[in-house]
Amino acid sequence: LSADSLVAGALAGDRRALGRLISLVEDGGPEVGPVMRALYPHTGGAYSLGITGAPGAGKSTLTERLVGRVRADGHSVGVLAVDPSSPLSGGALLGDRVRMQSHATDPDVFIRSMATRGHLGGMSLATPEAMRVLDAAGKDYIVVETVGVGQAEVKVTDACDTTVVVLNPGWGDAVQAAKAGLLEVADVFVINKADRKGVRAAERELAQMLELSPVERKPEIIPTVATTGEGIDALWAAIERHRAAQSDEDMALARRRRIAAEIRDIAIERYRARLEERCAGILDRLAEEVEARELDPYEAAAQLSGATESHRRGPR
Ligand SMILES: Nc1nc2c(ncn2[C@@H]2O[C@H](COP(=O)(O)OP(=O)(O)OP(=O)(O)O)[C@@H](O)[C@H]2O)c(=O)[nH]1
Ligand SMILES: [Mg+2]
Repeated sequence: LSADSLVAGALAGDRRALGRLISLVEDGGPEVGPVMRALYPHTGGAYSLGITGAPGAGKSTLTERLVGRVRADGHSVGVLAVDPSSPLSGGALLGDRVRMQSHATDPDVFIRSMATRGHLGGMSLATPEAMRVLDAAGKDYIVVETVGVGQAEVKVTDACDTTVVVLNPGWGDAVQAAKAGLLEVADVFVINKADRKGVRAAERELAQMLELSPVERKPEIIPTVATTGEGIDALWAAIERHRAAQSDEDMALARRRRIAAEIRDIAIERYRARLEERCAGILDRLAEEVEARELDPYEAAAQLSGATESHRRGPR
């Protein structure tokens, strides 16, 4: 199937075409550019939610509940379960699929696990591109679940309109979240597994961490029990409040900031690819010269950049 017919299929709501397009984005091949060009005019209608937190915090269970909440309002939803550490989609996140089984037959729910595969830009590029695919296909909401452990993952959820950071009762989670840079991106905090002891301790620790962090806004903290659905309505209300609290200009500004980051990432990846493809031979020679103390690494880097530039200009 050609990229064109996949795009046409996805726009018409064909699930197979949707799945194939997301695979194409994961692979990050040369078709991604033309596909994005075709999809882009159809995007901009979806509201995106990021769900992040430590492994096992209950993100998938919460996501399933939120999907139920969104569906109860009659909206369509796409879910991306992103595993940045896995080179394989599907397998590693099979648990998520099983967990979200209750929506498996709903045509207005599209659930997909994602991994980086070949995409040079990694998850931080592949995820917004997959979100565009779902957006263009007319999904009202897009939920992105990702484990919040490193910079790349944090970047993924920060690319969403509302980011929910999931903690658990007791001490320790908020410190970990702070270390992972999650406090800065949180629009709403959830203390999930609130059927366990230590909700108050978690809240106190979170308040302390927030006081130490440079964050000025004070996100709401919502206790939930994802397994029973307790607190989900309160969480949804908090998400809606966060959405409503942003003016159109705020939202446009935030989206522009993310788009700027994306454009920069694409440009950096292109540059990196060019550097690696075309300058491999030159790099070996430069390394020899630097090792022989004929050049220093900075001069060598300048020559390498120069070579990339002239490669780009010249037809060769
Ligand atoms: N007691 C209790 N258990 C919960 C709750 N929410 C989720 N769990 C359980 O916690 C375990 C992990 O839940 P998941 O939803 O898979 O957590 P996750 O954050 O998606 O996990 P990863 O994607 O592997 O990082 C499962 O056994 C859930 O049934 C809750 O509110 N209370
Ligand atoms: Mg999960």
